[in-house]
Amino acid sequence: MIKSITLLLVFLITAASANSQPAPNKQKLAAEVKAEFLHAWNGYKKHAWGHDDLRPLTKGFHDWYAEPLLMTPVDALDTMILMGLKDEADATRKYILDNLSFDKDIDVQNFEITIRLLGGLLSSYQLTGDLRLLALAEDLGHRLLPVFESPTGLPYKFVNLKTGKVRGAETNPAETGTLLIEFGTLSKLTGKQIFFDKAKRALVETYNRRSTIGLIGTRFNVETGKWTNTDSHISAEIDSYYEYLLKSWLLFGDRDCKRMWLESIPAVNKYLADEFVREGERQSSAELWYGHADMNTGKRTTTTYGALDAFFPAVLALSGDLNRARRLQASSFLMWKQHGIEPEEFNYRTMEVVHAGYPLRPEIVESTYHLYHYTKDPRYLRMGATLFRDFVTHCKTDAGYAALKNVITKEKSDSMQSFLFAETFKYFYLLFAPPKTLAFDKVTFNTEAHPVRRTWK
Ligand code: DMJ
Repeated sequence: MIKSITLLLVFLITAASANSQPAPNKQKLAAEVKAEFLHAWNGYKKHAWGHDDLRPLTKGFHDWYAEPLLMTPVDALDTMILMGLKDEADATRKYILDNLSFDKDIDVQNFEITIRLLGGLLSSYQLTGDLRLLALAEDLGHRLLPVFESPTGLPYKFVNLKTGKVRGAETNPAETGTLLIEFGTLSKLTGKQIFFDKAKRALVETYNRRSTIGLIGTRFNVETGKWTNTDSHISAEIDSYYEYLLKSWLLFGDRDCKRMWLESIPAVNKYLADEFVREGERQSSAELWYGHADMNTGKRTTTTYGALDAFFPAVLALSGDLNRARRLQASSFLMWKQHGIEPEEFNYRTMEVVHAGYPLRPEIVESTYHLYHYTKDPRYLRMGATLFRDFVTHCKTDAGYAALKNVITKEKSDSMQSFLFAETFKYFYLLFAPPKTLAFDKVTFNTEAHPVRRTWK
């Protein structure tokens, strides 16, 4: 009896002191994020200007294809605008308009080009009103359209921007189902319905291939429509398919997307969610994770979760499921704290790292921002401050920011992907900046964190 009263008191005092910790200084943190953004941006400008990405260790550049498509400037532009970096944003916009052309004989990956370039051009157009950005987006949209010409309507993976030749019949739900925010917005802004229809069909065709228990797999073939890998999860190759079911409903008020979301999420919560009490922990502290299961049987395949999966608390929060969102966010943070930065893949049962890389991913920050927006709980500001400090400590280099090869040893790798600017810095900044910086309830973030506003009826 005395022992349990003592334990209860210890618990109450610990909980009270955790809650009474002062909230971090948002203004100071927002200024720090902006300074770090500029540090990375200046590194890109100095060593990689005109190319896709900076190589932050060797101080060179990396282009995705034989010719650059200005991935970093296009991805970074709306973040600069939101940060109030007007001169930088104006110069970058001018550079993009003077130099970016899609008339190139290169095979590009439809999904990556859509979320980074089409999404970036559309949001920057909406933030600036510069019609030339919309014209670039429309030109790109037309060049990408051939991907949808498969027997199933599911898009091929690659398309040649000049010839329209497609290839890559084996693809995945993230690539077939993460197009409607961008193509749909392009339709609404240009009045050309075809973009919306093609991307919506791809989303519906993906959904139509769910199993009898309501799950989808990791890979399928756009010509046969058959699954080639039936592992189901919320991680790489599936993740943003779920995000776009929900967000396409919210952005376009699309009833089919609403139905598909509402019919999909129960299966995810039934078969992929994994709730358990860790040995030695209290019954009341059951953890919530999302692992892998076979799409046909629902049988658990692996108990892994990772940096990409950490987007899901944001989606749960947006859908109104704050309870699961909070609990899953606590799990993501637990994963982060094991090594002071998160791995690409983690076995949440054994707490072991499965894939040790960290390519500067934003998802855990995105979820922290969403949870803070909905709850105003200062714990998410403190969480964000910890994430930011760790991120700077482990990833900053003298030329910018570097991915980690290994989160345990903290060995760096020579890569700085453009989503660092589009997403990681943007979500850090929005978490700490005054809410008026961006009207959260009026925008939908595409999966690359480009905010799109519904300006149509
Ligand atoms: C981004 O390109 C997008 O967020 C995508 O949905 C997943 N991968 C990266 C960031 O981790």
